[in-house]
Amino acid sequence: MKTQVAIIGAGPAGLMLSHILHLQGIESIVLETRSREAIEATIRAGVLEQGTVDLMKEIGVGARMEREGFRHEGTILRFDGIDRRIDFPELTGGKAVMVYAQHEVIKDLVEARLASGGDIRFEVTDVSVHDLDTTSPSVRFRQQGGELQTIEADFIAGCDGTQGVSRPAIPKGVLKGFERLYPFGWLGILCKAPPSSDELIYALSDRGFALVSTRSPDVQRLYLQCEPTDKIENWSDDRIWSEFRARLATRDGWAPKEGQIFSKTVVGMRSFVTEPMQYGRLFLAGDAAHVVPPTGAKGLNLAVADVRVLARAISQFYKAGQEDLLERYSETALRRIWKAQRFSWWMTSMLHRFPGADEFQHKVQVAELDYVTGSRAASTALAENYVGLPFDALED
Ligand code: RFL
Ligand code: PHB
Repeated sequence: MKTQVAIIGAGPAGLMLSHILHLQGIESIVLETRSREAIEATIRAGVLEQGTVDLMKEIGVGARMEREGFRHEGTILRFDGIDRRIDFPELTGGKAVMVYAQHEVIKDLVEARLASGGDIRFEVTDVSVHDLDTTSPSVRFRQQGGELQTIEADFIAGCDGTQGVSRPAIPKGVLKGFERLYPFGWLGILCKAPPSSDELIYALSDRGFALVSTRSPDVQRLYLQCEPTDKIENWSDDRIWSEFRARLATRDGWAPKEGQIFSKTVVGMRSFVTEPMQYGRLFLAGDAAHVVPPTGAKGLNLAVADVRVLARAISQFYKAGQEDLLERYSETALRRIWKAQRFSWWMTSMLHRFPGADEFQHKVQVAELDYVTGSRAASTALAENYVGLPFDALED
């Protein structure tokens, strides 16, 4: 079979790319190893930047997000037992973020693609990419264990996340990887309880980091810094709540609203970038090309920003027969990616307890939080990164 763009992976990057291309009159086929039910149920990110929110509305997939998502106009930084608020609209000229779960974004995108006749193949196996350095690359795969099938395309978009096949298919020596591992992870829980706070709380305590987020009026999402390879079995519900109470305590006696915990996961933390994000007619986007620690809430948003740049470049190729935006894709995307890497690394370093850190380091972290929340210039730097940096002329 033939298509214009073969897309590997139905995560936010792959689905969003397929939808934007469709709106430009460009055909694609999306291949996904997991089932529709599985991708629609995987709990991951929760915070959408202003640019992601605007794009979702612009491409017609924002209606449920506008109804069910929560616009957050600020966030709380908690340290030394006190709260300081960063006001996003005030510091960024009216911007904010939306708390709306990634799997809800996925549901909206899958529905939009299928409603307009989009071709998404779920539960495929044996996916491989070929002839990347020619003008007719191809992808092979099996569906329901059947015959090996081939898609011939003009382009392949590798949107298959950290464990995909796209990046490893690029010949050795072409890519350079940049990586930083952090000596801790996050234990994430979902619980049945009302929100403990109207806004997210990022907390530094001498016992480590804690984050209070939300999902709905009766489901809450909270995270605790833990050992990078910690086991869920080490974390009884009692231990989790006692740790949240200790790390989130304020001088005026704040405590989280507790409820039945129905999901616990441990995620490792790393920063990773691969350069360039292209080899021949294969273009990498999203987690297939880069990973950020979750502290800055940037992963999903970067995936969306990549495909926005890529869709524009592919569209220029078909409409004007020009390849300059395609040639600049990697360079253009990487400028935003490195800024998001910097922000995520900075937030992570400022808010976590590092193994072996002494009281001096803790005092310096508290002083940094005091400065960041006390200085308008420094608060603005945090706010404009958190809501998402503006798209520059090349990206827009
Ligand atoms: P995804 O979402 O991993 O999608 C890749 C898809 O490709 C499929 N796949 C294949 N398909 C076909 N053939 C193959 N060989 C394949 N191999 C894999 C996979 O099944 C999958 O469906 O990548 P994408 O689209 O690049 O999106 C990236 C985001 O998912 C990720 O960056 C975020 O979830 C990161 N993240 C956060 N990002 C934010 O912007 N805000 C947040 O608040 C936020 N919080 C988080 C997060 C990630 C977390 N975890 C679990 C890593 C919180 C957590 C806990
Ligand atoms: C989430 O709600 O899952 C979430 C919120 C903020 C982050 C990371 C994750 O920085």
